[in-house]
Amino acid sequence: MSQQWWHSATVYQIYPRSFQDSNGDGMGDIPGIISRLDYLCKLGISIIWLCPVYASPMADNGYDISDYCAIAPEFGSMEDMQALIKAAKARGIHIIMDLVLNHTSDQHEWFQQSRSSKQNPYRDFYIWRQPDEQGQPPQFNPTSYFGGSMWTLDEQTGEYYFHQFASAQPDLNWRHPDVQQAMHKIINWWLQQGIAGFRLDVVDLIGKDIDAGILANGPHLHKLLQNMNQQCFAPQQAITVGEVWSATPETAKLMTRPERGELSMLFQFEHILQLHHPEHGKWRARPFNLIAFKQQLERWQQQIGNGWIAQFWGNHDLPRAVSTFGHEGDYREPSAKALAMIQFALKGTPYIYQGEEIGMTNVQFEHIDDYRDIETLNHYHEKRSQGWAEEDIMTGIFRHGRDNARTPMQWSASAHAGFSKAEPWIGLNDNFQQINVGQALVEPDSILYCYQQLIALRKTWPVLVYGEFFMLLPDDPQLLVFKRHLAEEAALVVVNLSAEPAAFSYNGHGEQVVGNYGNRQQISGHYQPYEAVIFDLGD
Ligand code: TEU
Ligand code: CA
Repeated sequence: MSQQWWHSATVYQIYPRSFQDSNGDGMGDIPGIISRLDYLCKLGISIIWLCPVYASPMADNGYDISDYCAIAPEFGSMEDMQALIKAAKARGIHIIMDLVLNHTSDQHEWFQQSRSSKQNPYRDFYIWRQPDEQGQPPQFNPTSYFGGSMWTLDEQTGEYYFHQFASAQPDLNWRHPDVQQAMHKIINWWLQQGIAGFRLDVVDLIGKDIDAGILANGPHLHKLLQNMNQQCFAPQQAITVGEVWSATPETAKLMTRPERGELSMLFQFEHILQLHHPEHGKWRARPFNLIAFKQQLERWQQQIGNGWIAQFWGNHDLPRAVSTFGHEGDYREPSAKALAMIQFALKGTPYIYQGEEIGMTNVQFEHIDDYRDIETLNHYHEKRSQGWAEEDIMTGIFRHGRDNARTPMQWSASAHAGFSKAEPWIGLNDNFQQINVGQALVEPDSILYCYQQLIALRKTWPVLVYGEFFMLLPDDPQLLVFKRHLAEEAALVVVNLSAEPAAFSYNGHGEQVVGNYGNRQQISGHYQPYEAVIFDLGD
């Protein structure tokens, strides 16, 4: 397999609204990110994935873009953005921007034009349909990701427009060549600003064929991605990572095998979807099941071939990793390290979501009014109107609401956790006095330094990057054990992902390279709760 520098690199995801405020308005911003670049440099990451900072009415915190080539004033100016790109580059850090291709804001000039009249040249930039005799939307009428219908009637022209997310996020019509061209121009403009590439939001939705009732992984997807790659990404060696909720090892190979000329890598969500209830999705989530997790892991690791995927536990849409897959209580630290060791010992580029490197946890705000996320608030009001009990709804929000990931970054035990001099836009997690970067930096054995060690190890030990994957003990309910082989090199990863001791016997010797319970002499023996070790089995 042809080797790429970003195969052994680590990406750090920043949610700008919650990372670092620099001007005391309680909201994170770009100068705040610049002020924390030395910290990220010390951690050792090579790429920053920056969630949207474009001009936006912020109906969905920036995933509703009203101008792709302007920066939202609350995050700063274009000069600030160019300063960030320059300051990061000076520290060997590349920036990838978050690009929302599937939809724009309804405040975007294109949509304002499009909704103004049926004859407007931008009309077909979006997807319009006439009401039927009863004034209803088309037959094909799925529920939006944020609740309600995917069709909204627009009084101005008396037609319905399509939106898979909020009505403030109308879907673009990617069948229209002018839409493709306009987006290619925007992509190339940003690449000329010196960024290294893009995270592509819900990219598997742009190839849809609504009249055939196909949304994800639609008939036009691959052609659109190949075109975009030829026109934009390939000529400038841009890195691209697609958010692909519909991905399977088969479709992932089609989108990421180098010879396909589509994407560099993608996020697949099978380990997240395993937690979702068949009918109620994440709002009545199922407990983490290690055996099911191992089954999907083995399949992806063995079937991705020369395709490439991202390795992640969390992001700005998902609950905190240690709360979902680890242990929030007595074993928060060892479990956070165990999750990191698994992530960094797998085939795929690791993505750290801000705060994971200090083991930040989920939050439980007292009242629904303390929540800010459009998906969460829509869900709450929809279920209340359907008679769900308050407690039942809040339990779902506590476990899988997106605001769990969006509480301010916990830099110190001082006021507002060092995030801002003012009251933050969303509440802090009360545990910031115990869990913060300042604390982690003074503790030689902290989760932070474990991440630092793993980031460096992946750059120097190719078996973790390119080694063949072998699962051991697939049916063990406590232990996750796998091997990586590359030429003469071999690594063994042993993790007890339970709160009870577990016994493991192995016929062979190995040197501990990374561990979270002190230095183990023997591979065989008892593993403490959430104990994890990466062994070098030598040649
Ligand atoms: O997310 C896509 C998406 O499907 C998730 O929002 C999903 O519905 C859910 O929240 C996960 O449990 C992307 C962005 O990451 C998200 O922040 C945006 O809200 C969404 O697209 C629309 O742009
Ligand atoms: Ca600010």
